[in-house]
Amino acid sequence: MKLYKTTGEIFLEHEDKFYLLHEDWDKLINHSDLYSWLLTKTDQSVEMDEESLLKQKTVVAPIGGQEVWAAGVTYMRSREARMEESKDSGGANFYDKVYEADRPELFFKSLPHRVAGPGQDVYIRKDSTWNVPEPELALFINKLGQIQGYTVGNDMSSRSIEGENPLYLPQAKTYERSAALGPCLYVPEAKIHPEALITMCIFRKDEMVYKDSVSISRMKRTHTELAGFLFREMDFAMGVFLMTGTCLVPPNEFTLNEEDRVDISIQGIGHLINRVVFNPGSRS
Ligand code: DO4
Ligand code: MG
Repeated sequence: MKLYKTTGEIFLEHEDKFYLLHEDWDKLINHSDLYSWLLTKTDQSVEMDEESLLKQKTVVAPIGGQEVWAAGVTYMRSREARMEESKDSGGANFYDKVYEADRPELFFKSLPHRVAGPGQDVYIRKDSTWNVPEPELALFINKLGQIQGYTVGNDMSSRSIEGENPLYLPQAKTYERSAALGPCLYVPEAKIHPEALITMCIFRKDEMVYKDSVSISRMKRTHTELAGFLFREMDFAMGVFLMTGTCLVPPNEFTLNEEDRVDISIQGIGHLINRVVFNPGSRS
């Protein structure tokens, strides 16, 4: 099942039918068995045709009051790329160590108001010379610490700032519109397919300048392990989104330009497409 948050009501998609839900987003997604709860809604709700629904409303990021957190260096590709970008700073060793350690890297990524939804702009920093999108499976974990859904995430990153000194990580990772989520909250009956593919395409004008895919099965850690560490000493009254780390990093000579278009898709969930621009309000 898929839940779409819009500028109006919530839409539920199930078996090619759409239903309109008049619910509070944060309350709805925190039901302890969300799939079964949503199934009851398909009996009670008005069935609508997709075209008239999507014409009336704009789909926004599937987030309400939740914080967004992220895991790092969970795939070999991320470890390699980060060791490379930080070799001159002497920080490369930290990435190697965290890849092997029991404790994962977890960092705060964003408050909800900084998150871009499908079709919205993501920003690159004016004080950064090397910028990339990071395509990531994002978990929705409810207030009880249970993984209830999934969405597509983009953990926009400055490689020049992080590469200069790992202590600059919060500036490399957290700024206006550095996170994107969407297009929906995917709520499967069981877990997401373990071999689901993540694909990222980057378009410059009409040309595709990057494309690659990797299966989520290549991740070194499990989803429950990441969620467990996040909930060790923190409560999330409205649940939380947790990006699970990037599995795709464009070659070192690549940096994003203004007006690039990033299309990230995950099998079973859908496409998250965003245009890249500088923040019009930047003071850099
Ligand atoms: O270690 C820094 C961040 C790592 C990250 O964002 C990732 O691996 O996706
Ligand atoms: Mg990342």
